[in-house]
Amino acid sequence: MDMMCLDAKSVTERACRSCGGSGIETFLEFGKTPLADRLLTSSDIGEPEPIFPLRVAFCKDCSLVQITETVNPIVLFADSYPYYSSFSPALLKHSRANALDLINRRGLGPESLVIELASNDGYLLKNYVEAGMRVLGIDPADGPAAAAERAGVPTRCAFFTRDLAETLRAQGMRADIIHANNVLAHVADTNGFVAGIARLLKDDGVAVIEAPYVEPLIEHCEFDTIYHEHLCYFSVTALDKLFRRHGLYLNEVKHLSIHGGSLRLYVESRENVGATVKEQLAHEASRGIDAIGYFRDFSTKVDALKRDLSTLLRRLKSQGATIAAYGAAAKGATLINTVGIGCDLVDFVVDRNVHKHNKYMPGQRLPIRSTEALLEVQPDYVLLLAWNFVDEILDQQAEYRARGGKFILPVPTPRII
Ligand code: JHZ
Ligand code: ZN
Repeated sequence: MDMMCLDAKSVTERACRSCGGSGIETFLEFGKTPLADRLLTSSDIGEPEPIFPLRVAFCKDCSLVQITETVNPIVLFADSYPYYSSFSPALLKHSRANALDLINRRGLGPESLVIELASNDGYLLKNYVEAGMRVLGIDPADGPAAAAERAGVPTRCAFFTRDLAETLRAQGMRADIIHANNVLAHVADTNGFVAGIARLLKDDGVAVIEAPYVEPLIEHCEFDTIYHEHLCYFSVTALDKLFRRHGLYLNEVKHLSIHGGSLRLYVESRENVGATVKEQLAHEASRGIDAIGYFRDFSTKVDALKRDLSTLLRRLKSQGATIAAYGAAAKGATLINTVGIGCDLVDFVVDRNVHKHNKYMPGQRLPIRSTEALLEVQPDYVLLLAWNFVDEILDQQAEYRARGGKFILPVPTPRII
């Protein structure tokens, strides 16, 4: 990675984020888009917004899919970061099951130390606190970190780096478990982050890492999960190489349905590669996910989806329908800004996260309201921007639907339900 000056808002990478190779080839281009989680306040309206190139590339040397622009992480995460994990009951359930499984499988007790990188509001570590274990959360976003402290989860408000790992190790900390959920793809210094994990893990410890998987992204056309926070889009092939570079081994992998299809990776300092990893590597080789050919027609599929969604919304609107949207998600920002869904089509967006209310979506500046607005206004259609939580949200909105309201799912192909 190029050295990033702290004042610079972004840099364009010329080499692979993982292996440093120069053979990176762009296969998808969105032009310049605003930052997906940078919600606007009413005083920002009328002001221009920072926009950055968003283009996706494949590394021919290590197979890593990545975006080429690195936005300064302080701009992205440190200030007013609006994402709070605990607003999704499904995510809380998923996280609790993960903690209980590890406590059980690894025989953790009161002496065990569990560290989470990007611990957000303590949504996961609180389960270990409840079970009487020692925990440390590390997260650079001050709002969520303060919420974690209030929930009884000791949290250090900082970016996790190789240096921080050294400091903690020098203070005698070595972790039995290191969690890192939905953060590996967000880190500009990919190698430094993994090296830090290697330093902080006990010899017999395990890093349990979750990251969205590139295969469903491509297969289900989940192009909206591409935004500046997500620097990498991982395959097991690319991950295996990344960990090995730091003396770590990807020994087990599980598929998860969360966030449109994710991987849970079990990474240790001892090599003990199980069948799940071997099968996944073979699968990726047979599907060609380790080569650029697999990604070449993605851009055409994305264009078709964008066109179909735009046509559908415009047709409904021309028939006199009213349309709102559900979920002021980061992915929603990519969707509305790349498809061009503005106030002419969608009246407002609703979200359960109170920190997002009375703000505006980046770029298209759709106002964000509480979910009650759906029953107050009863729009004819609701575009589901948080489609990854479709079951949960349809259940909650039974009343809106019983009154005749309909949802529009944008991916994998736009459809009304
Ligand atoms: P959600 C987030 O992306 C943040 P986003 C981050 N960029 C990341 O890496 C990915 O996750 C993996 C709301 N909601 O979680 C909450 C309801 O209102 O899919 C959120 O604002 N009611 C770090 O932002 C949004 O929808 C509900 O019932 O794309 C969902 O955003 C539920 C379940 C959610 O991810
Ligand atoms: Zn590479």
